[in-house]
Amino acid sequence: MTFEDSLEEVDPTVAEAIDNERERQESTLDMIASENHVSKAVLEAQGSAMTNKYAEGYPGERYYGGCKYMDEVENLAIDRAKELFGAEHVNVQPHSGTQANMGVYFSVLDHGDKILSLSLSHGGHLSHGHKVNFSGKFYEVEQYEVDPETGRVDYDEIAAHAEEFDPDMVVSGASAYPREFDYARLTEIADSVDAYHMADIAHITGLVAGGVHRNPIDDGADFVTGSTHKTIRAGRGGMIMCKEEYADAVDSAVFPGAQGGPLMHNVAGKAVGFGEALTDEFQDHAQQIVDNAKVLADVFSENGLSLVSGGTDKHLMLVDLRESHDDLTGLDAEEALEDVGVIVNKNTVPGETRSPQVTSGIRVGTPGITTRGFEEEQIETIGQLIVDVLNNPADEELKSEAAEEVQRLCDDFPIYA
Ligand code: DSN
Repeated sequence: MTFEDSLEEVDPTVAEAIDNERERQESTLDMIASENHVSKAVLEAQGSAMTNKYAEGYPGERYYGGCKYMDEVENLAIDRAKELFGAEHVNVQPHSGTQANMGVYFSVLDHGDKILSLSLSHGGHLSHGHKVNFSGKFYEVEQYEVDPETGRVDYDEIAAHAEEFDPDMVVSGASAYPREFDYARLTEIADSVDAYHMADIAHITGLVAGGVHRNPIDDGADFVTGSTHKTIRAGRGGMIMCKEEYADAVDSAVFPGAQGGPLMHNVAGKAVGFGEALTDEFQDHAQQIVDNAKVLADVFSENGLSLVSGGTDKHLMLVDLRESHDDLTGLDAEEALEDVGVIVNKNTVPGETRSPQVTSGIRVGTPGITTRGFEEEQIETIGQLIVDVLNNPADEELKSEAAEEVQRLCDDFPIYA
């Protein structure tokens, strides 16, 4: 075995697992709202020699020699992100969305400071202050919830909560909330109690970049964080955008505060993905993600499925199975759909009584299938197929026909042709 041998020669077990995963992705429909498929160009950048290099510090101010091309790529990622989002300052080094949130908290909050955010079981995120996460251990956290009747956040209630709790930071953003946030109102609420407003757009980075979702930067958020692999296809990672006045605090909170060397192969992927997102084609794609989600939500609603908040404004919807399928848990639904090649995730719903490992809902998203090229016609087909499987999870004949239909769709719409 030599240093130049291929992966297959050096480690056939890992090579086979990677091939199997590639084949699994090709032969199933990824409808997990937080997943997507990156272009070959992004894959190439992420699997490149950039992985070998330490580049602690920032462009022009590194702690290592040999960083000429690191600077070039990181500056490209930063400049493209600034152009995409209209941000004053961008940090592309966070390894993930959670690391991005950590960077913001560390930049302006002290241990014990107060955060007001959306509860995880109502669509929020672990890193918004859940007690099992660092954010819930380091800070004093109170959370808002969605209105049980409307399934939407109630801004008057958040304003009253902020008045009473007096937070240092108000967090907007979610991982399972199907509606657009009113960022301007949340900035106003944060300002009214002299708090920062951090908008976590991890799920909708691509929708904001594509101009089909409001940009919290335009609505006054002090900090905007995101991941780079969901609706934007820039490979796995995180990013922070902020007003110039917080630039130094954010940069030093990320490095050396929370991280060591940036993952420069991922930064290269971000540069490529942001470049792709600057094209007209991506703007159309972002619109198609939302159009597809609306069609899917309509198919579900017309067939008696209950959706939290009654529908969606973006790339995902949350099916609450309790009304239509009382005996079918989220886990049952996830497994029945996986049997036919449709991959979703079980998800808690507001007012959940089952455990997070079982749940009463599923979260369904359109980014991955939109990348494959699905439009309204295919969405109608897949929507009806999902309804049929949920209505007949034990009908093996129906599921076998559904699996064949999924295969046909996968063959007709390959990820990598
Ligand atoms: N785990 C991601 C999601 O699925 O929404 C959020 O980090």
